[in-house]
Amino acid sequence: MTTQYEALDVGTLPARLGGLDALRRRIGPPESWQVEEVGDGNLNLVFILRGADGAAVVKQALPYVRLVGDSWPLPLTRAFFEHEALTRQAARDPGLVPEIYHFDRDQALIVMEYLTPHVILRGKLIKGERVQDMGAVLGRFCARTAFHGSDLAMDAADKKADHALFLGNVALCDITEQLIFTDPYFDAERNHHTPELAAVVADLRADQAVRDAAQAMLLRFTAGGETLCHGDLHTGSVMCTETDIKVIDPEFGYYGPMGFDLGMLLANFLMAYFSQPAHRDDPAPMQDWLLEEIAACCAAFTKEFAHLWRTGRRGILYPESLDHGDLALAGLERHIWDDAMGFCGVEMHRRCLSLAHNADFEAIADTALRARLEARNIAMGRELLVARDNAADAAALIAMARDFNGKDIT
Ligand code: SR1
Ligand code: MG
Repeated sequence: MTTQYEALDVGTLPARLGGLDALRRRIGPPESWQVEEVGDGNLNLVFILRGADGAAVVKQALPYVRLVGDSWPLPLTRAFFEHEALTRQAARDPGLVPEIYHFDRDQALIVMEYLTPHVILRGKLIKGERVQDMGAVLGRFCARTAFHGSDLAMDAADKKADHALFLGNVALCDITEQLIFTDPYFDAERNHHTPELAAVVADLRADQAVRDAAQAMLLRFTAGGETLCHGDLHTGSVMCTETDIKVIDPEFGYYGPMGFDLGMLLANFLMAYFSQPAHRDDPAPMQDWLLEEIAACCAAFTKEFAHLWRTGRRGILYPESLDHGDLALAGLERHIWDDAMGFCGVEMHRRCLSLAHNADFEAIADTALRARLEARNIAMGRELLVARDNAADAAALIAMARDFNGKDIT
């Protein structure tokens, strides 16, 4: 039986969810619950429930984009896709995503583990706090989810059915298609940028090669249904302590290129890197650490992907019967890396030029300084789009970042 969707609020939540066994068992009777709404993302409601025996999180989709308001409707089905993606990720990289306690499709809500004392990774990086094995854990997550969701590992019929299922996540893909690949490259209404960047932005938008390269990446995004991607793997989709890492929020989940999540993640590490000079007097130690973690992330991806290639190929791709060796693996890894670098470039652009910026740069009050740092980031993003061969591997990517970090572009 369906029940009419209704957004939760702090006052109504205990009465509406108090009957759930999954919650009562874990956190105690609803009379004891303290409820707080803590959602600070762009889309959803997020509540923390604290009871006599524990705590839990309730995430509920709103029928519109929270950042913009009800003028931008957004289907509630994204909660369904998030739940589906979370269950697959939990199987593909156990322990890396929050445990799910309950899902209600009609109410578009997921009740899940309260991660504590975890905080959002982006905030930690802005504060200059390090997280043990950040790069390695997240690089491995990208490799495991890329491999296990693909035709390298899945039964072909299962993969096609799953691909078909996730094709329904149209509206969330539409956000990515517009905000990441298209809006940054023209004067779209919902764009904004730091005023002192005007000349840099005009120059970028006038560059036909950049626009063409971004659309070529959009073609990879729309047509490259290789695996189930997280779809929005930035440092705001990671929660951590100093020693524990969890990946959250896969509501943008869809079948796309194996390099998509890796590229988005690397872009966000790079933006943490470029923004450091605004956040501390001596940025060098944190910047060096971020580049080391980028190297660790890429190394972990490559190592884990190679391990899975050697031990876990049960799908239709590169079957054992054709006796594929390391050359074929190297070719596939090159294909993934090339995509990752292109996606990295567009993500670096959209966070400075399109609707949804990131706190790494947005929290810099001195707009002249912000523009100088964003300009380095935009210039490197451009290089990744139009001269991707200059970042042929992780070492070259890191050298490129150091080079752009020393430039004065505005
Ligand atoms: C309108 S949604 C804007 C952004 O927020 C999400 O976290 C995704 O990154 C999306 O692009
Ligand atoms: Mg999110």
